Amino acid sequence: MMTFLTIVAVFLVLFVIGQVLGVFELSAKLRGRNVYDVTEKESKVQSVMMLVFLAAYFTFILWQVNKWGGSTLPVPASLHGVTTDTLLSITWWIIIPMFVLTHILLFYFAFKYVYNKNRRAEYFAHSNKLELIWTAVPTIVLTILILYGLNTWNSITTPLTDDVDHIKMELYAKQFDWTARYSGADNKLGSADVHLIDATNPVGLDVRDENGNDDIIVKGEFHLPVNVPVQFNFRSQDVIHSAYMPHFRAQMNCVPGMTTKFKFTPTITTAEMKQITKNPDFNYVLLCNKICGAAHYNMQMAIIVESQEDFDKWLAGQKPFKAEEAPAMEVEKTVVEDTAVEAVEQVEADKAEI
Ligand SMILES: [Cu+2]
Repeated sequence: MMTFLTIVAVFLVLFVIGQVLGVFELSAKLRGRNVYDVTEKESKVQSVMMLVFLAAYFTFILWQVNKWGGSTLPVPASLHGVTTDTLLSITWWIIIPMFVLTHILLFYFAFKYVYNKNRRAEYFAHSNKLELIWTAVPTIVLTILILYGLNTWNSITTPLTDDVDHIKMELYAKQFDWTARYSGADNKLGSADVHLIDATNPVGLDVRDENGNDDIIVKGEFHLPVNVPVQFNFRSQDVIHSAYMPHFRAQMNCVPGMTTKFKFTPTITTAEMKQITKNPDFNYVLLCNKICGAAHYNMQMAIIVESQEDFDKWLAGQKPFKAEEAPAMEVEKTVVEDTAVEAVEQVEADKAEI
């Protein structure tokens, strides 16, 4: 209701301004003056307004930097994050001086070269030298930036190969939560299919694939050892989500029907980051960065970065997927597995029909 009233109020104010301007035009006409003629005095007022706007504009920008500048992300907590932050800083250092300079010139020139009936504009049609300078300089600067950016992007997104010691894991997205899956001792993720998802199989693991036997599925939070590269696979069950881990400068879309990849090496533990940010409640977080539905805002998972020792301890306390239907529930386990195998067969049959 408040929003509606605000919109109505804004429209009314605009309407009143329009009417007042109409009155001015009418009174000018009555005095026999052409309303489209701009007097020298009016031009002068406008030129001074340009300077006032310039000052107000930069004051507003500085106020924003002062107010929100402290809300930016802390130091990058991943190896590649340092490079992407450097790339961003270089871009800022080029853009900000250009932005300030061009805006000062834009508004100052409007003030300085205000209409003056005694001044004649100089006729200046073309200069090859100037054309060359303002084409070549931006071209060289942008080419360097783009090449540096592409090179950085390629080195970040190239998947890790098996000759590098790393952890392989999956982040599975669905409306509206995340599930993490570790590849277990064999460091191989078992294959999975969305058609196999049921109450006991949240990511649709194919029980016939032995690589999946030791896969560990966790919810709520997932842990990573510090200074160990992690290769993430991303999948989505329903719509496009985006796995966003801002403190690690990592983001990748999760697209239904395909597996996307991203890798990074965490370099700062959660405990260290609590000290760096002077925030005892600090926690790394995985967020969804695509507006994917009503509860999108709440689609998050905590990430704990710790020493290899603590990580191993934590992982040892998690049960592999197949062991979740523990021996004590032998009968139920058989039923669950039979159902799962039937589901796999059904999916295969469906595929064959298609
Ligand atoms: Cu989402």
